[in-house]
Amino acid sequence: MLKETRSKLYCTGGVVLVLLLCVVVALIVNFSLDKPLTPTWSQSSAMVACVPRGGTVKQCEELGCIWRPISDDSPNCWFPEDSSQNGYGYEIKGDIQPTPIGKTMVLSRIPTTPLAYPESTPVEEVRLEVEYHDVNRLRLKFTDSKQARYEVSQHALDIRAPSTPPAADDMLYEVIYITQPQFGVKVIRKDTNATIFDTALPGFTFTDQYLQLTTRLNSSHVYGFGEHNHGRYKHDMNWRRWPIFSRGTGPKAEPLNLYGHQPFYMNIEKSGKANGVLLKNSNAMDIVLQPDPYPAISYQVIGGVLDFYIFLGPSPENVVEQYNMAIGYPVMPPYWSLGFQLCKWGYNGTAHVRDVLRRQREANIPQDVQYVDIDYTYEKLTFTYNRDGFRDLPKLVQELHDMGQKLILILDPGIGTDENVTSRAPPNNSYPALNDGVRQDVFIKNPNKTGYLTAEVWPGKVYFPDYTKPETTEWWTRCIEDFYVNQKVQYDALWLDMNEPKSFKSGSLTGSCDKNQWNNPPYLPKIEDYDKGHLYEGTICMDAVQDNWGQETVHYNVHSLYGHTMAMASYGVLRKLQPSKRPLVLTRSTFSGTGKYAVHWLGDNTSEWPQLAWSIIGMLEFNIFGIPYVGADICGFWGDTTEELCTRWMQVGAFYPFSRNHNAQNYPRVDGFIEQDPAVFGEPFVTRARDVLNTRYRLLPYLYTLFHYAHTTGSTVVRPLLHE
Ligand code: MIG
Repeated sequence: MLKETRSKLYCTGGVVLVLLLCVVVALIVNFSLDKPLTPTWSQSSAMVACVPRGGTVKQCEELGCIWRPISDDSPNCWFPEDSSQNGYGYEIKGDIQPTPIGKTMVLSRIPTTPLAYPESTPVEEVRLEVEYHDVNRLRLKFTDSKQARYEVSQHALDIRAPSTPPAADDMLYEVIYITQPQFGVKVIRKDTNATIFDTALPGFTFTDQYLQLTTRLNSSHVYGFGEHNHGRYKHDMNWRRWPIFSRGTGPKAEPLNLYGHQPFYMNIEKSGKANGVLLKNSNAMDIVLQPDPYPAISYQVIGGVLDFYIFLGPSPENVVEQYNMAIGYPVMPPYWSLGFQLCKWGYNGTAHVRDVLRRQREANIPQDVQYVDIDYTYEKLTFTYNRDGFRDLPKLVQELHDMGQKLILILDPGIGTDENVTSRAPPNNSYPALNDGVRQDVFIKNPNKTGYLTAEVWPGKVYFPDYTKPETTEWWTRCIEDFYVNQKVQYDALWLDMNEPKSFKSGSLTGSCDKNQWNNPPYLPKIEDYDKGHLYEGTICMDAVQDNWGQETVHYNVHSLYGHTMAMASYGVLRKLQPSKRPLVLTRSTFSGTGKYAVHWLGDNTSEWPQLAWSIIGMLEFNIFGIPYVGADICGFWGDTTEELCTRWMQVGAFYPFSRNHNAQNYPRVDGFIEQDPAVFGEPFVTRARDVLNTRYRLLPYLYTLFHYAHTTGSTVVRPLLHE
């Protein structure tokens, strides 16, 4: 009886918590309305780019297309809308063939279709495979019918197809094929007769390094795509362009690509039913949104295959559940990790950390977790700790454990190679992480495969481990075990940073990246610094070589999988190291499916008011990306916070699934930004922070229950009102 009452209470509490979060969201998110841009020509359907972005009038006319600039983000050159004679794109060749779980067909390119990038070889025959995975899930996969192309490895993301299809009568959808004036495929929701995915438009393009597909939507209510700072939750469809490609950069007002690669959106149809679509693809891309009356999404992708998974809900929660079931349910976080957490970059030693801990305790601020940032390392070398301020790090961990608290440790992937430093590394004046790594051949290779690519991060020159290689996981396991067991730093969880991967010097330190198809692709999505004309800004050369689980490939293809593969490897090590405990891995860079292995924070924000509002949107989005354990750095990372901002941020952040106050040092200023742990401000801040954290702690059982549901059914932990 008692048990039953309690579980009922938990449920009610869960709803209360959800509603509470909804209120916060409703208060802060500004739901402005879409104002459609008036089309400038007699447009009777969605418009499709003939040149993805930019271009000139002359080029456009030579292609036989129409020049109509609309906005800064929109394409300027369009396929003519009346393509009744020949069509633009592909036509179906031969019959549609049945397969055990769907249909397959060959599409051949209509040779008169203009190509914006003739240097990118067109794929003359594309195969479309349609797979019915479940009553509410199907897959549309466009590939080269003649030869294998790069595609996301099953090792990185394994979405299993069933061996038999669902019963046709039970399927929520039907798929129809349009043959004139060019090929198109439509997915229709049977009960409302709504078309939810519709490529029956001119301009489907499939070339070696430029792929384009436009799909008309049932409505302009679009959510998701990441990782970006979106500024509002429901997308502004007025020709906004969102680049996707992992980049080590924090949220700003500009439409930039951030840390993760999340090509997933949700659309709320006119009937109120919801559908979600994943494009399983790890290459750089632009997403272009177009407004009513013909809402549509254009994918402009520079590699891989066009592999769509469509989820039919019908409720928004169902969509997220079905998406999570496909990519893997989110990890179940340990209970302690729902407590309040404290971090700062710039603690100058364990004494400093002890001071901070002591003052929270004296102020009665509940705190479950303490972090140490890169300050603890010896000269920034991963898997070392310095014998100056941090000489008794193992003892600090012990003290934390004695007080029932936990320690989370930062790990950067870049392995330092500067001999002057590595030859003095404690404890043995050597650096096994590097030496063993070289012996095991685990690092990303130079373009010509002679030697390893040298990048620059905190330790100076570094090599980046190639986590797409099985040997690398073995080596990584030994490094992590050594630090835990032999060096006795018995941390409770790992925090993975700089794993986009981020390099301070773009390209390579031992020479520039060659000018070639990988570093300078024919089409460069509008990523941060695209005006530099290359793809490797802030990271390594795109023609560096990775193992890709035995199917060797260029970094160009697997770049956005770096954080994901590092998280997979790290999750595996923790499971092995502490088999009776739930691993917690906090990662900056993510991909579709990372939530099965790791959790996420929203990166390097700034102590400014708009950032507080933006964090709520980011949090909601990661809940639909399958990473519900998410939060932003409370009180802001860069800059000096203010007491007022920090108070309000503590009050919002107390309801983040991941509640951590974290703050940057002002590198290279050694004194850093002002401290912003709750106790440091004194009264009345302390009382306010304590009160709201106590509210969080009172609600923890409900929060924990919501995570249980997320982990077992794929539901969200924080959700907007529209899900309710
Ligand atoms: O170049 O480790 O996002 O949380 O404090 C900055 C230092 C490197 C970025 C992380 C941030 C962390 C910081 N890191």
